[in-house]
Amino acid sequence: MKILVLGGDGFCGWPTSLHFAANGDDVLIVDDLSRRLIAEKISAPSLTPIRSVERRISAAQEIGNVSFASCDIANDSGTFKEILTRFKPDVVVHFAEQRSAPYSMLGDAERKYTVNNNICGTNNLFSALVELNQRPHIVHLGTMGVYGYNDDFGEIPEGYLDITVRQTEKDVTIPYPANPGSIYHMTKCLDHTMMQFYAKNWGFQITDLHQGIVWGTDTDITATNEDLINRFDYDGEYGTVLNRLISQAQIGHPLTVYGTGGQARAFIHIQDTARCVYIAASNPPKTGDPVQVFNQVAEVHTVRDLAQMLHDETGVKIGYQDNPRKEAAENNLRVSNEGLCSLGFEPITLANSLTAEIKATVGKYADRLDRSVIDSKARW
Ligand code: USQ
Repeated sequence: MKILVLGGDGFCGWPTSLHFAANGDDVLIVDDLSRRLIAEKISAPSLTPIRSVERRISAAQEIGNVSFASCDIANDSGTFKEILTRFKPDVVVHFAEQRSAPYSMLGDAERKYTVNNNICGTNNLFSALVELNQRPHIVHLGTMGVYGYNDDFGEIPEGYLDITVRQTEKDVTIPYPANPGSIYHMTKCLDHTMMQFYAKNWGFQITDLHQGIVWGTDTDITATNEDLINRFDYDGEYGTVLNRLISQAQIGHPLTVYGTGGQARAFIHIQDTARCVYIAASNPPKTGDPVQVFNQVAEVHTVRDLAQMLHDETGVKIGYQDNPRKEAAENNLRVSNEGLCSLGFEPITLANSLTAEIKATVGKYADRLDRSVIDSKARW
């Protein structure tokens, strides 16, 4: 199949692109390299020395058929339409969004950038496909954060809730109520609404993957060649919690637990991100169906439990901090991941040995780690 990966140079996009290529698909990565530029702007480069996109692509060509086109899909519809016309994808995997909640809450410029980039990018994708009369299967990277993180409605189902309307006593299925906790998460809720409309009006086949917090660095493919190495973020804006805590434990930095650490969240390993996107791409909904939603998660933990586990293993103390975010101090979370599991997903869980990969990465590049970017600057 011909797979267009929007945002294929990023933390999730890069290993996913390689996974498709290794399985024999033709992969075209489209990226504006904005993640690299933001890293420069906030002086928080990847801990791992990721290679230039040119060097990455030339190494990737030893794995399979991978090429690259530079394009900002949110602002350059002309170039993007030319790419679509030339490539005619069977599947578009859409990662091309600003993905940090704290970054999206830094200030006016970051709020506007996140909304403009994410919402216009998604709309431009669909609008261009309508104009060109192309109907590839769209696989969009959403987030668990669209649901909020609570068990008010029981176990979180995959996108839709079966309810009885009190006024009419009718049983209906409704999209799960959106409950974002940041501007970034809000854009994913808006994307979902947009996609429901494009599916209903123009018959697009769309899968929205509500992914949990990704941890890990490498996949079986990125680990084979230093030129394929994946990025690793540990800074206060782009580092995700488990990667941050593991890297902090490695260098003896007090573990930055916000508030009580009672926040329960869903987690997934980066290797599973690539595998799940591949499974989703191979299993489109039927034309005319509403957006298909899969919860792309492996397991649920509280931040406190993760920190305690690392403290027990390394002796590094837990440094509780006032929570810079507006979120529930403690929450219960139960999540269904039935859809992907029924299609063959066998989740990697956080067995102790699996954190070894991150420890090795941090150990190897510890001299590149800048302690001054560990604390988050965003407050909300
Ligand atoms: N947290 C800490 N200490 C830290 C960093 C975070 O206690 O040093 C806490 C946060 O307060 C939060 C939880 O850990 O309660 C998760 O924070 P995070 O930064 O790992 O995750 P989040 O901001 O929610 O965003 C990340 C990705 C985003 C993705 C989302 C999935 O950046 O792209 O959509 O995880 S989810 O969280 O399931 O919505």
